[in-house]
Amino acid sequence: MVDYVDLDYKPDENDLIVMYYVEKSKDCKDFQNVCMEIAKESSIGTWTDLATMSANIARRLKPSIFYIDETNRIVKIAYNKELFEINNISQILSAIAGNIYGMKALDNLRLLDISFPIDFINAYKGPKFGIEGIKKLIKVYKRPLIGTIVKPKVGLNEIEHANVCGEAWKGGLDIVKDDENLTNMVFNKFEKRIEETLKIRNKIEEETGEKKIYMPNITAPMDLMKKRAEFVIENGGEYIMVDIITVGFSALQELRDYLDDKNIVIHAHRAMHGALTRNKKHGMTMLSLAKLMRLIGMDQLHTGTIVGKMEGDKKEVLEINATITKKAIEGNNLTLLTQDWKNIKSILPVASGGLSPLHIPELIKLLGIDMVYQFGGGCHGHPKGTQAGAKAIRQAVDAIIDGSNLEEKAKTNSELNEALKKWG
Ligand code: RUB
Ligand code: CA
Repeated sequence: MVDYVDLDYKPDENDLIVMYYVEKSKDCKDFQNVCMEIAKESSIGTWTDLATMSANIARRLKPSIFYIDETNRIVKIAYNKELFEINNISQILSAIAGNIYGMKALDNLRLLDISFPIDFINAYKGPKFGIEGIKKLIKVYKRPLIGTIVKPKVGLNEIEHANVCGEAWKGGLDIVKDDENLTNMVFNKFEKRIEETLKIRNKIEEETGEKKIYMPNITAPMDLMKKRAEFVIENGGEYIMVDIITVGFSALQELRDYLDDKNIVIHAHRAMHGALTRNKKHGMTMLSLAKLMRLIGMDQLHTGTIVGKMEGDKKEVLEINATITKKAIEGNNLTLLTQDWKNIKSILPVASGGLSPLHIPELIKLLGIDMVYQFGGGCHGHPKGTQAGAKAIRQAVDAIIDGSNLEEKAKTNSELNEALKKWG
C-alpha cells in the first residue's frame, strides 16, 4: 500500500502545493484517512490497491500530505510537478479540483490556495498589459479608473446602447462595458452594437480629449469569440471582455494565446464564480481562481467590492487584490511557498456590484486608486439620467482625490447633490 502521509516532507519550488479545507463524512473512519483519499484520487490512486501500480510509479509520483490540522480541518498536499501538464490549466484542475469533490468519504471540500512549481509560473504568459500597461493606454495615473455597465443588462437595441455609452463617456467616465449576459441578441446584434458604440466613442474622445474605453462582451463558443475579437479590433476597439467561468479555462488559455500579438486588453467578468466560491466549506476560493487568472493572463478581474450588493468581505478582497498585484506572492502559514511572480504582470482589480457615488470615499480608502470602479445602477439610476450619473461619479472621485469630501463637493455640483439625495 502506498503511504501518502509524510509530515516530515519539506516542499520545494518544484512542487505544486494545495491547501484544502476538509470535512470528512461518516463513511470515513478518521481525518487522516480522508486526507489520504484526497491525495490518492487527485493523483495516482483509486479506491483499491492496484496490480498495475509499481514501486517506481509510487516513488516518483505519489504526493505527500505534509501538513494536517484536524482541529481546523486543514490539509496541505505537495504534488510532484510531473503529475501535471505544464501549460494545461484544465488538466491541473481535473487533478487537484476534480473527482475529489464528489467522494463519499467527505461531506465538504474547499480548495483554499495553490502554489505552483517555479517552471510552471515561468511557462505562462500572464497578463499582456497589467496595471502599468492599462494606465499607459488610458493615461490616467492619479485617480482610479471609473466606468459603468450599460443597464438594463439586456433589452436596449444597438443605437440605444451606443447612445447610453456616449452619455456615460460625456459625463466623465473612462470605461463603458457590456453586461455579462449581453452578447449577440435578436434585439441587439453584436456587430452593429460594436460599430455604433465605437463610432460614438471616437466622437466623444475628440470632443473631450480624454481616452474612452468600450469593453464589448465577446463571450461565446471559441470560434465565435475569435471572430468577435477580430471584429472589435477591425473597428478600432482596444478591449474585450469575457465571462471567465462560463467559457471555461481552456477557452481562456486559447483566447489569451490568440490575442497575444494583438493590442487588446482582456477584462475578466466572473459571473457564476459564486457557484464555486461562495460556500465557505466547499468549492474553491476566489483567491485560487484569481491566481489561475493571473497565470492565464487576464488583464482586469472582478474581485469584489467589500461594500455593495455582492458577497466578499474585506479580508478576502484585500488578500485577492494583493495576490494579483504583487510581484512576490506570499506563502500561507509558512507551508505554502512564497513565490516570485515578478515576470508575470499584475492584474488590475475591478470592484463592481451595487455601487453608487456614495461608496467612493470608502472604496478609495479600502481599495485604493490602482483599481477600476464600476457603477451600473449607480450611474443609470441617477434621477437625471446616465450623463448626470456619470458626472456625479466623476465629481465624487475628484472630491476624494483632491482631499475634499462629497458633501462639500455637492454644494457646487448639482449632479452629485442629487445622487446624495437619492442614495444617501
Ligand atoms: C454591476 C454588475 C456586475 C456585478 C458582478 O451592476 O452588473 O456584473 O458587479 O459582480 P450594478 P462582481 O452596478 O448595477 O450592481 O463584480 O462581484 O463579480
Ligand atoms: Ca453585470
